[in-house]
Amino acid sequence: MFLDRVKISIKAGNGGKGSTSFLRTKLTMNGGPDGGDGGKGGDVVFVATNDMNTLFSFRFKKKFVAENGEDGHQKNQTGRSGKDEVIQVPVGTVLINPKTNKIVADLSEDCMRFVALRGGAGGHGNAYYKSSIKQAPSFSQTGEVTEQKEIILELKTIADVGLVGFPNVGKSTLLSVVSNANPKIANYPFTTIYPNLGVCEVLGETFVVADIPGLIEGASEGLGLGHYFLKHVERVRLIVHLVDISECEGRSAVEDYKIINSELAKYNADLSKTKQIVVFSKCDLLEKEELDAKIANFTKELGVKEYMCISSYTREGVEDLKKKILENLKKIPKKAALAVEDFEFDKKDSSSIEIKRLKDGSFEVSGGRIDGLIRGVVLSDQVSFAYFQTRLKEMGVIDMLKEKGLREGDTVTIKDISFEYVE
Ligand SMILES: Nc1nc2c(ncn2[C@@H]2O[C@H](COP(=O)(O)OP(=O)(O)OP(=O)(O)O)[C@@H](O)[C@H]2O)c(=O)[nH]1
Ligand SMILES: [Mg+2]
Repeated sequence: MFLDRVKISIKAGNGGKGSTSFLRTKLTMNGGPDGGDGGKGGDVVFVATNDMNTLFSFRFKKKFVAENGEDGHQKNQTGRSGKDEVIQVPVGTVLINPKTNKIVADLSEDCMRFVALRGGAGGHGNAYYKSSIKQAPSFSQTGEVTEQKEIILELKTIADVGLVGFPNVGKSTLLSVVSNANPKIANYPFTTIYPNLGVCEVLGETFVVADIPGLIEGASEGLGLGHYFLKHVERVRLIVHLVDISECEGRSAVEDYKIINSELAKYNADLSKTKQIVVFSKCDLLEKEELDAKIANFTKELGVKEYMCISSYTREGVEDLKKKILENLKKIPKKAALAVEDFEFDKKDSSSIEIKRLKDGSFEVSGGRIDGLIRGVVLSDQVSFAYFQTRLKEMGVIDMLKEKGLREGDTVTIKDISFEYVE
């Protein structure tokens, strides 16, 4: 089975907890705080590889979670960072944000990496909170907790050349004679059910050819398998348009050619600008005069000036075609990587503070800046709570609350902590 679009869920590792501990040795009964910081959580990283050519491996495994950071230790030892979750995808995979349907990364080359999610920061150990006033803080910070996200992987084959044409015109046969690929070939339409890739060698150089199956009239609107595979033509630099000039199936070569071109244009107007080489296939089935007559009719009807004749059976014209393709490719620059939008997933809001007055007259404080602070609060711990209140004052939150009408005795809720305000 060929799988070229899949939605998966990803989650970076949480940060480890900071440690609360005090130095104890034979000589120092009550040493200073020595709780180390928690380790950072692992990132979620995508890496492109030429070793895969479908997204098949994502059919069953759809959830990817990076390791959490380890908690901090005594003696100022920082916890170990969580291992990154490295997800291998075939070259040509595009990552899409399901919320916006926009591309966030285009992994168009082997070994290209994209860090989709960053691991949560580790919490500070109590040693971090030591100051001249607070000699023995008995609290530490918890690690940052990360959220699970969804992302779409879509494979858009990266080939230099796309082989297009009606079903059964001999695309796969041609691919099998010009490249190392070994596709299924049979005398009925839709033999090929997913794009095959092959590497072609000529004059000491190589290029990649993709056999794009399933194009018929209406493909751009979803008929056949065409719509599904047209995306693989989007990125080729050169189209080899195969036309069965023998007309052995009773269709007209002129009509076939028109239909395929109109489907390409309907799918994406830019595809009409991609350079095409017109190649007549199955030339061995016609006598010379008949072949010449059919070609003359074709070129006259369509105004096509450049074309090639081949037979994958007798190999006539095949070497010349390979050379012609190479010659053309040399003149056509590689397509630029796709435009990407800024990835919002790992953008952390560390600055916002929002205050709401609820119906019952109490106040609710939220926002990214507050989330960072709240991680350090152990409710049952007096010292920790006092520290929390001081920080609220320092950050200007109390003043902001007062502006909104906060008075002594009012209730303030921050996440799951509620307390009564006292001057
Ligand atoms: N006589 C002759 N027959 C050919 C030639 N090339 C292909 N064929 C035959 O045409 C039929 C279709 O060939 P395929 O290569 O499977 O065609 P395709 O375009 O890949 O077809 P689909 O995958 O079904 O879209 C097969 O029976 C081939 O043996 C050729 O050059 N000469
Ligand atoms: Mg085929």
